Amino acid sequence: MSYPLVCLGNPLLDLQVDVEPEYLAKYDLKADDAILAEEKHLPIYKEVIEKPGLKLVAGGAAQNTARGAQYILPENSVVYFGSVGKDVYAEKLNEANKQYGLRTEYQVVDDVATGKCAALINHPHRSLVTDLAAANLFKAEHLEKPENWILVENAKCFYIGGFHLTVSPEAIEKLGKHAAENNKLFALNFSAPFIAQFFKDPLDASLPYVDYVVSNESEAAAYAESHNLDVDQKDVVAIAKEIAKLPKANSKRNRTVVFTQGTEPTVVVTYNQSTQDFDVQEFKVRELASEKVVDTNGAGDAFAAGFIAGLVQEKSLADAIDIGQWAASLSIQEVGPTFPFPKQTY
Ligand code: 26A
Repeated sequence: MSYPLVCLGNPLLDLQVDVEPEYLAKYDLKADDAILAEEKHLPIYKEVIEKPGLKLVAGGAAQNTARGAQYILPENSVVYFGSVGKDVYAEKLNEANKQYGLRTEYQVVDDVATGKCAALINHPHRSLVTDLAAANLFKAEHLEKPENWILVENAKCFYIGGFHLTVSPEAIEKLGKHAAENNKLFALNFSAPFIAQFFKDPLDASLPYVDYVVSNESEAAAYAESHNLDVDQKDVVAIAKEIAKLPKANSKRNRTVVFTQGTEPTVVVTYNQSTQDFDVQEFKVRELASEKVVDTNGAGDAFAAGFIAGLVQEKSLADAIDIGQWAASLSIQEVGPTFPFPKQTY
């Protein structure tokens, strides 16, 4: 079987619940953020289970994107790699992925729980607190197994959740090298500000392989700050230019940097290696009446899903962005990082 798109990330189950600002304050959490749980955050998981209105939804940023891309693409288009435990949480993830037709090749670990993310919704924001657990144990060797590596060899595009830089930079490098050596498309999401802040070295090591960066304005600012870029942190075009022109392993593809900015226009910058020019474009987002917005958890992943699905289908850059914006607008009308059934078509 050959699947054109291979994704890699941290499979998580989202424990999604509405919270008041006081609850975030109690745990020193920002309204809009994604972090790794520290010791002091662990009581949250027990507390949210008790909260009325709790919803368990399949999450994990790259897994959301993989499901979304499979939602859009023809059957048997997407495979997702990550690591889970042997428990009911993993069963829930399998159920959701099956509904979308997403093939998963999980590394299954004994005696460690499947990872979970407390998705603390405080409209219009969400604060994500993740206990990676089994997701933290993914190893590059899992990809190297012949039955998995054949899926890598048969793929033509790769999408990596930047969150996975905290887990297995080796696996990312392995896929990146393979993509560069075979002139295949390689995309990376910066995922959260803390990746550029605290995982700068593995991020920088992965960037030479990256043809497409998909990210948002707060991650752009965190990148600018951690790399001491001499630009205004709000100037996403200037930041995108800096990233687009970084050295590339595969000189046959130019690098494109896509920064979403919530309801503000999406900025797209491509660096042309032969002319040394930048192509800068902006795309308005789809307007959605505020009463239609259910929650924005997973909006960025849905955008990435539509965008990467467009690239897999070899659409133009502008069309791929538009599919991304369509997918994001569908997902924010649902609870959690999900898409509507029966299926809608673009
Ligand atoms: C390593 N961390 C912190 C994470 C995540 C994560 N996915 C992978 N690794 N923290 C939050 N998420 C996921 O982000 C989605 C929303 O974009 C959540 O599971 C949620 O579904």
